[in-house]
Amino acid sequence: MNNEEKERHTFDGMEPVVKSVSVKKPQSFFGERPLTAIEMAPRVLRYQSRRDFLVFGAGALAALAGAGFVLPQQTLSRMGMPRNMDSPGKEWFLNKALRIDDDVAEALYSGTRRVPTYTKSQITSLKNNYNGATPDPSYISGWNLTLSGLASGLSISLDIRNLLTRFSVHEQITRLVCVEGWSGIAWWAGLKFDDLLRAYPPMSQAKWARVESSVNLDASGNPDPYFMSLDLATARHPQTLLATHVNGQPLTVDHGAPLRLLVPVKLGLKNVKAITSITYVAEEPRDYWAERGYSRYDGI
Ligand SMILES: Nc1nc2c(c(=O)[nH]1)N[C@H]1C(S)=C(S)[C@@H](COP(=O)(O)O)O[C@H]1N2
Ligand SMILES: [Mo]
Repeated sequence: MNNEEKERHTFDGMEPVVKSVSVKKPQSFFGERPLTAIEMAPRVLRYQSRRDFLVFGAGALAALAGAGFVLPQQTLSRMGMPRNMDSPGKEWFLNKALRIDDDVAEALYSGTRRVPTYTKSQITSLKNNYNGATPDPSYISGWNLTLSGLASGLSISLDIRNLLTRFSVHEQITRLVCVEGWSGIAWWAGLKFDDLLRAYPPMSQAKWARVESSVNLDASGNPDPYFMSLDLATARHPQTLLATHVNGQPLTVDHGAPLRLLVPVKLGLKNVKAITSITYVAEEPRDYWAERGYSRYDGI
């Protein structure tokens, strides 16, 4: 099944109801990229977004399960729920449900789907969303990016000059969407993650990248490395950049100087600022926010 077909695939033997039509426009640097128009059959119009669709599907299980804990014991027994399900059990169940939602979202992911791009007049301000303290700029002078888990079996270190001279620069104006409910449109430039993967191929078993910022701090200013899991299909997505510039200027410390991940098909929290290492691994690596109860997939 190719990706296009995967996106159209529906559950429970329903007829395919979503049809993608690509509108081709001449591509200019800052012009809108082709958008995907989605047509839906009337009977599925009530599932207006993929999110709603998911909620209706696997998410409904989670909602039911969650609601179960506020229902009277009698009702619970009737529904076949164990008595006095304790808190860890409840958490286990809800995590399991979140995991199902993640897996469904992942199954629907299309590597060819692009997020919308904008024009310069649509650029908005960007918040500095370091969750803890913003790192002191002193880390920048000694900064380099360490790559490991490579096919060569070696670890390599690249400085910003290596990155900017060896790779071509791509630009895009995209929206960064934070899970906290705000978003910002900015003009980003940097190298394609895909180009880095081609230049330094990961070991053959690798399916994931662990993207880390070792200079990240907690709210009290103590070291608190930020690490994030990214599947290699998403790393190879044509809009996934390792950004060096924003709005025509080198990145500031607030926005992740000198190199940050810009993965607009994912929520802001996957867009790691001040990256210091990328490690390719076979198994899904740990993820800072997934460990704190958030989803690990974080697609938008
Ligand atoms: N190293 C690091 N990267 C990070 C974060 C962070 O706390 N530390 N926050 C993430 C979150 S939650 C968001 S929404 C975006 C915000 O990017 P911005 O601060 O450039 O707007 O950065 C992401 N990258
Ligand atoms: Mo965020």
